[in-house]
Amino acid sequence: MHYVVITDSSGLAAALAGLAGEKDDITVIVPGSQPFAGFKKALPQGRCAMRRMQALKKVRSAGTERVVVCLTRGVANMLNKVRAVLPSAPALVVETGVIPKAERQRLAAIPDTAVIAAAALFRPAVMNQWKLLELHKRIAVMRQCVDPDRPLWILTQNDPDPDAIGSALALTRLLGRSRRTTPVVTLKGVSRNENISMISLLGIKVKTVTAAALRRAEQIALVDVQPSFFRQDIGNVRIVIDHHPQTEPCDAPYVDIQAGYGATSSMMVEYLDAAGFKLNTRLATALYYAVKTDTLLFGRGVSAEDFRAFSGLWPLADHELISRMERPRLRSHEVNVFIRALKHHHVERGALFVSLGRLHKEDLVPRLADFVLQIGNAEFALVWGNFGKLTTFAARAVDPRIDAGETMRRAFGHLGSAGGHGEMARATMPGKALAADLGVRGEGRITAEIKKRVLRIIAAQKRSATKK
Ligand SMILES: [Mn+2]
Repeated sequence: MHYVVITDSSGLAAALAGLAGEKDDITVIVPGSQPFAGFKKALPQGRCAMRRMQALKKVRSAGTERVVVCLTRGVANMLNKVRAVLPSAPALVVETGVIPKAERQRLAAIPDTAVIAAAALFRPAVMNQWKLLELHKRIAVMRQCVDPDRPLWILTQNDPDPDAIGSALALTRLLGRSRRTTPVVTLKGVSRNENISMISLLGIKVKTVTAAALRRAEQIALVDVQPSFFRQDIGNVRIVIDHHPQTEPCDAPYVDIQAGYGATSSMMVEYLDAAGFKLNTRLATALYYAVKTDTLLFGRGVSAEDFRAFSGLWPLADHELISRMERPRLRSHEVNVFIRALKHHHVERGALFVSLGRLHKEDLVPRLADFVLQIGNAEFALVWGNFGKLTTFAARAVDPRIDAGETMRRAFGHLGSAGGHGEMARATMPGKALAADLGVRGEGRITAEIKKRVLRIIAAQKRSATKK
């Protein structure tokens, strides 16, 4: 490619020449009689020729030219001169000041020409640098919040998902810690089949600990969850990194909550990148799987940052391993729960309700919630089941007027932990407390009361969304 750069700005000459590739030839044409000296210093030696205006007439089109024009005045006139020798070469006008309206109209009439503001050329790179500088500062603060010589427990939500697990691995790396002094812990084990297969395929240890042990832990970091989720004292929390909407203040020394992100792992990828870490296959695979599953392959709650993290991880991840993680198996008693849900769901005003009764595994509740949303035209699904003494709800919403997280908080927030995103949310509470709160006994009547309460909240959300 041959770049013809016409500019009267020695300050911008280097930036404009930088629009050419490393193997391209560049001819810089300086109108008027400005000395070349100021230009020469800034431009790449060897493949860059300096010329006066007369040279433009001698340019012979080889069909590989691109023209860049950056002038303080007379841009349209210049382009007309360019068109006389290079009738169809694509031309880019880099605007530094304000081009008068009349001149803009003349430019619009010249074919194969685009106008771009100089600021727009620099903006992406500059924004990236601002962000890196900010992240460097944050990482320094984060590192000061933990004692490197004492154990640090990384606590995830109950039944951690790939995002929690990926984020925990990333934090261990970011803090330069070993697996031995930085165990990943949970209060309630890992039960979903996909998560179990992720952990075993990547050789990750997630340790189940008691609440009492947690309170005695020297230092704790929370990833993909906030202290308010636990509804109990969880001891010395030093770091909180999460992407769930913040519902209660959080007073840990280091808090980074970005509700705009589709996954905490996307935040962790930015941290690792800013800290200059190269990701190994294991960590990249964990983070890739995390971003993919937490955003349901970008079907919900996804930001430009998630896309950037995802595309950066894609070439590094082990895709064969991921397809093995993605094929969870159903055991026969689990198949029966699916059949039960298909047989016994109720639909009312576009909302689908399924009570699963007693369960061997709590993870079936969210899986069924994803599954039943495929039935009919449901815009909202609420699935619940009893596991031990607890009742767990999973809500899914496809109607943008319905906020599943808000619905769970309003319906059950006073009974236990409840919350989540607009599209997906959960709530867990003692079964006894739920029955007492609803004021009825027996599965049928409890179901009826739950439906009534949730439908009332959804109806109010739809009304206020329609008003807006
Ligand atoms: Mn997450």
